[in-house]
Amino acid sequence: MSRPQFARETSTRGEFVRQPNRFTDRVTADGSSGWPVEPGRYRLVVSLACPWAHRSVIVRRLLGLEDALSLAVVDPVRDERGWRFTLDRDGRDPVLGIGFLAEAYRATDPDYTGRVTVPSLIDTRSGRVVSNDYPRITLDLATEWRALHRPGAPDLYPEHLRAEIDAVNADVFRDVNNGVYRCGFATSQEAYERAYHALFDRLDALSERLAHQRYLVGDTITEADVRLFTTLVRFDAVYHGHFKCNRQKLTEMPVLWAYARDLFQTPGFGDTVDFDHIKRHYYGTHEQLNPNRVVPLGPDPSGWHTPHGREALGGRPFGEETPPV
Ligand SMILES: N[C@@H](CCC(=O)N[C@@H](CS)C(=O)NCC(=O)O)C(=O)O
Repeated sequence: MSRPQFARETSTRGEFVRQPNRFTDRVTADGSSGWPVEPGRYRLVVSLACPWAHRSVIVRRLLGLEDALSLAVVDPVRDERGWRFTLDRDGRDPVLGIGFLAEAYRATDPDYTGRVTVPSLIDTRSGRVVSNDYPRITLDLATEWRALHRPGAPDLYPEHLRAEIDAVNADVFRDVNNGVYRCGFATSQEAYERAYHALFDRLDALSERLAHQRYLVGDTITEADVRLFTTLVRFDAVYHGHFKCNRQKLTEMPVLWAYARDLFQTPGFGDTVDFDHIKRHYYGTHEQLNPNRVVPLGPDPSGWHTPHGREALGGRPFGEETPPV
């Protein structure tokens, strides 16, 4: 099985460069985009392994959108045909009726030759891909889908904090979310070292910020915490070894480790983490990094449930709102 897509995305300086998202339509409250918010109409296709998709799984649950927006979970290991619905009966998604996510991409754009990625938001009526624009998907769930939120859902993207959330997200994306991939997929020593230093410098800055405040922005959870969490929760299980992000483990960075545990123990976060899918995906997919595909047994995940002590910093995860049940 050969998967050249990451090689294709490596520039001449050995830097990993991420492909832009192809499908960028939006589901909107007023339907002006042509895709109105509607309960039961759209299907969110995710891999539980994927940090970008994991964001949308967390947000969907925090906002209580489970009934309004159904979820399809792909096999964590892709074959040469890409993401597969092999976890479902007869290897087909029961709602979309397809065996491979690529079929929805081809139905939307027969000439599509790019990567078929999760998360993807699919219109169940036409079978077309509405969006694989993962940063927009979660922001739209928080803002455009408001009419379908559960009572007591938190505001993950409050207007008065948006500029600050956007600024934090930009740094976290560049140096952390995508930074771990830039370490892992660098094909030159220089590119790897640049990515490594940017990653750990940023983690140091985030540690300083989070030493004094419970959450990244404001005193409740926001989109910014969701985005940092999905990388931190994978750090020791995959990025530290598989992607060579090994100055420290998460468990050796006390502030970030406590912050990540605090989130993990908040309803909507830890209950959406699947370490089995995460490890099988990374170690079983990137042939150039792990040709024999042996999946490590560790690390022991029991530490995630230990007390974090961050209540002392003030702040409450849901503020005046309530946790999902
Ligand atoms: N759509 C985004 C992010 C989503 C993404 O990269 N998802 C990965 C899984 S973590 C994926 O679906 N990869 C499929 C592939 O590379 O063929 C991108 O292309 O950068």
